[in-house]
Amino acid sequence: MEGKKRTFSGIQPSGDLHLGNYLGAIKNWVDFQDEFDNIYCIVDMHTITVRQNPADLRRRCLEQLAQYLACGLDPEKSILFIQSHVPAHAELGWVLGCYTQFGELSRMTQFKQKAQQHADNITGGLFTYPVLMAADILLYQADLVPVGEDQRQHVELCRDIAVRFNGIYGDTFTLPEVLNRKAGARVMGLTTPNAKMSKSIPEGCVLLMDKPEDIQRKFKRAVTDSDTERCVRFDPVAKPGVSNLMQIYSAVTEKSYDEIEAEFEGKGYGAFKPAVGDAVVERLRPIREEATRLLADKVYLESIYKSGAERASYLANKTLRKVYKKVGFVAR
Ligand code: AQP
Repeated sequence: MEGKKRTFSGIQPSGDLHLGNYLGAIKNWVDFQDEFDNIYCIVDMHTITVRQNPADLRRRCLEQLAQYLACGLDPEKSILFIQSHVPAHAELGWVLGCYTQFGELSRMTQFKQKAQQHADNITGGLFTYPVLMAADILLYQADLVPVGEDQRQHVELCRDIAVRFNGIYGDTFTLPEVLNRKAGARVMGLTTPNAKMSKSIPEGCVLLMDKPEDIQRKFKRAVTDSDTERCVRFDPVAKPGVSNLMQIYSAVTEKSYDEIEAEFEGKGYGAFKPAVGDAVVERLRPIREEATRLLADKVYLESIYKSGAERASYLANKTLRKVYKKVGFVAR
């Protein structure tokens, strides 16, 4: 893997994986797998920034690993592990928190949104979430962070923290950049074309493990636009609903927007919505079947996350030792 750029990314096991996670993140991880040296994580420590049921959290970690593998992540090409199995994440997170300003964290859009959603439980963890995310990325000296657009602000803060630390102590961290593709970078909810697809709005959220009939039902009920034109044309401002469906269709079929417009010329929304549903069903079917098969093999899943944590720890501890030395801690 020498000489390749390194990627790092993760998803919270805070609910079932959805089409936004797949198209905005995991699909790119899989597509770029041969090109880069990859590290992909199940970020369980981020998940407890809002209250979780412990048994559900444990179950979802294993389900998520099975789904990562079913989507095509290959443990020979990508290190796959659970964040809490590598204590260096929490340790570097503490250090970086001491190089992050209160004002910077106060400006984070995700914090503002989540603080509204969980107004009765706005914890310090929710506020410092981006610092832990910066530690996740910087520990591995990642060059590229394949995430959806909603995470760009956090990656930019991570760069700012790294620049600040490097400025004080000399070159310590690689400066990471966001890596994503246009189609899938911001999948909107099927019932809320102006808000991102998210598990908090279940009606408009397609889960990777949804049954075909449920996927079809969600697409048939997708909100389209009330324009008089009624034709399939990409225009996110005038036609956010249809443009979102086109984005999804393009991402799962690899067809361009021009090709899609030509395919549905004169057909209207009534034909388009179920066609997108069909394409998504076919794309997700093998993933759902393989994830179900893998989930029954707990011994295999354990072997993957254990060896992943060992390999990740080796890399993470190298960076952590360097940081501890630079800030003036006595070597252990
Ligand atoms: N709608 C989306 N479009 C494109 N990419 C998305 N991602 C998430 N939603 C979309 C990408 O998925 C990765 C994991 O994100 P996360 O761990 O922050 O969790 P989440 O799935 O983003 O959380 P939700 O669904 O939004 O849940 P709630 O409702 O709890 O806030 C990231 O790469 C993200 O960009």
